[in-house]
Amino acid sequence: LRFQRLLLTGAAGGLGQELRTRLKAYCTTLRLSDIANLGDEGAGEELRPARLEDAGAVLGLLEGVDAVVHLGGVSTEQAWEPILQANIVGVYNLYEAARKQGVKRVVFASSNHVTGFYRQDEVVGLRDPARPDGLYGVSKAFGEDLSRFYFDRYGIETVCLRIGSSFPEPRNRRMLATWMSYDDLERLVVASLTAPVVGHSIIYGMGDNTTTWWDNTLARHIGYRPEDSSEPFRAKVEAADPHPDMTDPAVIYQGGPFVRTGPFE
Ligand code: 15L
Repeated sequence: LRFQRLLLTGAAGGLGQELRTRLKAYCTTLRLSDIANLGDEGAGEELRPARLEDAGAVLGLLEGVDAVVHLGGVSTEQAWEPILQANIVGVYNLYEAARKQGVKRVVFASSNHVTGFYRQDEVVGLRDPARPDGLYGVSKAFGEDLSRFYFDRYGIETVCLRIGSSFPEPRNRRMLATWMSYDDLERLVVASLTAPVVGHSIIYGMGDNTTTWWDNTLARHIGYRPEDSSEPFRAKVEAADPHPDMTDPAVIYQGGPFVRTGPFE
């Protein structure tokens, strides 16, 4: 066991449920938070429902915590107001709470949608400018910048995971490039929590895929080595969509359908 107490926000979400079972091996106590139902409290768990926009609640959430895995917030393109509350106000509340409670490391679930308006014929590196593909992507870019400020000013370390598509299997052609297995997700999160020095780092969360749009060379210090590839699923995925529309923005840009979602008013 490397940690006394880890906090996992967004623990009721798709990746939160996966990490809930997997992170128990790395800590004595796993504190779990979400606004959605977290079910029953298991051995070694502490259930703490909280709204990220509630600064007081978030301050309490980070009390006595060694490190945070922050998956909480809106995870798709939506209207501005929920994004503002959960992803902008919420991530500010999280870092203020980390500062006040003396928490020294955060693993922040950013997203590939921070760079979703790069084209699928470009390979993006970790120092290339952000090109968010929607308000959701903009909110994740804000989280990346905010966490960089909290490192420069207060020494709170963060690894920003620009997660691609983490599902049991790649579901479409786009995910042949963006897919990351749950085992690789666990490897990535654990490496981000345990690498001795991370400062402020950004890394794409992708598998050992043959087709790639992202270059993680500048994040080698994190020690993440993916083991699972989308390639065994290629034939099945391509057969299900034999003639993609090359003029569709969702086919042209890395963000896929996110680039043409909304506006909502
Ligand atoms: C995301 O940021 C979403 O949270 C997730 O649901 C997927 O859609 C993923 O991106 C993706 O790009 O596939």
